[in-house]
Amino acid sequence: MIDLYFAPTPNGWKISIMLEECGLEYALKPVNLGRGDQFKPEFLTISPNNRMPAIVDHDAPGGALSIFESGAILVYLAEKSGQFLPSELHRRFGVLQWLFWQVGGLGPMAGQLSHFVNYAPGGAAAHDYSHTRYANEYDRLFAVMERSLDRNEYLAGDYSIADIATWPWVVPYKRFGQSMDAYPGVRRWFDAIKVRPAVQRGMDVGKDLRRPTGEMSEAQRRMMFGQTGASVRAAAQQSGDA
Ligand SMILES: N[C@@H](CCC(=O)N[C@@H](CS)C(=O)NCC(=O)O)C(=O)O
Repeated sequence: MIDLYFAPTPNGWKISIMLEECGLEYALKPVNLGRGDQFKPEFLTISPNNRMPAIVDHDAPGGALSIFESGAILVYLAEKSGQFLPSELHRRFGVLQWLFWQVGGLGPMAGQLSHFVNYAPGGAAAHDYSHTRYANEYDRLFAVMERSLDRNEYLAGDYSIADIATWPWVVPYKRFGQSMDAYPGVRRWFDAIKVRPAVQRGMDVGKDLRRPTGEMSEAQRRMMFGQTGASVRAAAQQSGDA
């Protein structure tokens, strides 16, 4: 059995969608980010970056295996299930380069854009330079996706973990003020993935855990956005692993 440490956000959905696509059994372990579950010592032993998603596969060869970082988890689940990551060299690296593009590019840029749209004090209008910077990057990355999707059905040819990683960060495009008008290939790809039954099941996971972004309390805001190196060091000292 696989334990999935999860909150209903784009990074969490990557893994709930993948588990549903692969038909792997899993137990949901909700991580309440506003309450600070990600800083609990027992979670930090699984995910030292104090972020979800993370998994523990109790049936891994050689003993229980814990993995943090969504890209590493997707590669692991693809290898475990033999799906969505080809073994042939050229096709495998075709997928891996788009996966790394997502975890190193689209994910962080969209994450920062989300911060300024959803959480920054005073809203995006109070942070014009930063908001514009990330909105432009998000738009640029749509144009990069279009370069592939105007000739390929999926980012790396066949449906793969690159699409599973990328799609959840395209889901909030309207809220992020992004249009698909100039990107017909991205729109076709987005609509094709949206109707996959496993994607719909993955998106429904932990629906009851969702809360509107406007309802974040000051304490939750501090928990999520007030962390520094000093607070991480203090937490490590408290749990005795410094
Ligand atoms: N690079 C990480 C990013 C994960 C991430 O940023 N998770 C966020 C939620 S979307 C989180 O757990 N945040 C908790 C915090 O910032 O304290 C991955 O791809 O897994």
